[in-house]
Amino acid sequence: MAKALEGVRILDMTHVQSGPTCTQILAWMGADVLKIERPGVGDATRGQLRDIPDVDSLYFTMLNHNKRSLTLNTKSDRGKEIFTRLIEECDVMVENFAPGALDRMGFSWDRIQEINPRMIYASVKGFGPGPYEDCKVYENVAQCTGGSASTTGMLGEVPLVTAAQIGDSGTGIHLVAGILAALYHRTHSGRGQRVECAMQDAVLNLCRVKLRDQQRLAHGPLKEFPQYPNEDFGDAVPRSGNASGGGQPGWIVKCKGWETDPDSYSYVIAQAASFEGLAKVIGHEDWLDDPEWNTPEARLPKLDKMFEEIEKWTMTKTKFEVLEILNPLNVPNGPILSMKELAEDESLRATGTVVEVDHPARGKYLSVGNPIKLSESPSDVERSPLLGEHTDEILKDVVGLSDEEIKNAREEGAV
Ligand code: CAO
Repeated sequence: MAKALEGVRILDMTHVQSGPTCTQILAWMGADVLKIERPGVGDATRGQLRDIPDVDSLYFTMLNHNKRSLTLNTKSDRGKEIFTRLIEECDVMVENFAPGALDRMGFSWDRIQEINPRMIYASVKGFGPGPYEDCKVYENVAQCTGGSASTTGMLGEVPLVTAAQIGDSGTGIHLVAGILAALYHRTHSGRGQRVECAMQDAVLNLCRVKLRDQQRLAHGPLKEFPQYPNEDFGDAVPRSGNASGGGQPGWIVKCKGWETDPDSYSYVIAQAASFEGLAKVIGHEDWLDDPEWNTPEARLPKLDKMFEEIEKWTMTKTKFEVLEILNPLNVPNGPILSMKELAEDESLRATGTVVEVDHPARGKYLSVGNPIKLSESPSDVERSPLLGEHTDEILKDVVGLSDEEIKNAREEGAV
C-alpha cells in the first residue's frame, strides 16, 4: 500500500521533543525524513534519561522512529554546501532551535526561498512575536505561560503542570497540520511558505475552554466548579480540581482497593440524561422524586455531596466493575488506567497504538505507535536510527556526492 506522504522529503533539523514529534508523524505517514545531527554529538536526548549505559535513550528512540540520520556540521563551509544541496532536494524543512539559530547559520527564510522557492519551512518556537520572543522554552514553561498551569490543580493549592506533554508534543502536532496545509497549498500555488507554531499559542489553544470560562466569569460564578456556591471566585479562572470542563458534572471517585492501589479510581460523569440509572444503581432512587435532587439545577450547589454518595457505591466495586455496570446505563465513566495497565493492554497492542520495537543496541522496547489511523496508509513503526547511520547513503543518493567527496567531507569534520 502506498503511504499518504510517499515522495515527500523532509529536512529534519529538530531536536528534543516538540520538533521530533512532528517529523515522526510525517515519517509514519510515509515521508522520507532526514534527521540532521551534529557530528559526534547528535540530538541531546540520545543521552538524556538513559536506562542502559551508552545506548540511545528511550526518550530519543520513542520520538525518532522511521527516520534516517545524517551527521552534518551546518556551521562549516563544506557542511553549508551540503546543507544547501539538501534544501534544494527537500520539500519541507522543520526546526525547533532557539530563536535565530538558523539565521545565525546563514539560512534565513529569504535565503531558503532563494535556494528552493517550493520549500515549506516550519518552526516551533516558545513564543510568537512580542516581549518573550527571544526566550528559550521547555515543556513546563509553555504549560505555565499558556494558561494550563494556572487552571490545573486542586483549589487553593499551587499551580500544577500536567503529565501530558501539551507544550512539546501538542505543539508538534499543531505543526503537522500546518505543514500538511502548506503541502496542499503548494500543489496549486507551486510555492512553499513559512509555517510557525509557538508553544504558548498551542497550549492556549488546548486551554480554549478556560478562556471561555474567563469570559463567563464576568457574568457570575462558574456553577460547575467545586468552589460554587461557598467560595469567592476572584477575577481569573481558578483551579477546579477534577471537575469536568464541560457542561456535565464529573469527578474522580475512589474504587475498591484504593487504600493500597494508587490508581484504583474512576472518573464518573453525572450526565443529566442518564441520571435516573445512576441514582438507582447507587441506591438513591429517593433522589428521583425529591425536588432537592431531581433537576441538574438543584444538584449544582451540592455536587460535592452528590459525588460523596456516588463514591460510597464505587468504593464497593473495582474500577472495571464500575465501568461494566455504568456503561450499559449510559453513564459516561472511565477507570484511571496506570501506565502499567496501558502497556499491557491487549486492545492497544492490536491497533498498533502500543507497539514493541526491536533496536540493535537496546533490544526490544515498547513505544506509542501512530495514533492517527489512515485506512489506505497504515503506519509501520521502525526503530530510530543510530547517530549518522545513513550519512553515506544520503550523501550519495540525495546530495549526489562521490565516495571521494564523502571521504573528504568526513576528514574535514563536516559530516
Ligand atoms: N551543526 C552545527 N551547529 C548546530 C547543529 C548542526 N548540525 N545543530 C544545532 N546546532 C547549533 C545551533 O545552531 C545553535 O547554535 P547558536 O547558539 O550558535 O545559534 C546551537 O547548536 C544550540 O541550539 P539551541 O540554542 O537551540 O539549543 P539549546 O540546547 O541551547 O536550547 C531549546 C534548547 C529547546 C531550549 C531551544 O532549542 C528552544 O528554545 N527551542 C525552541 C522551543 C522548543 O522547541 N522547545 C521545546 C524543547 S523540548 O521539545
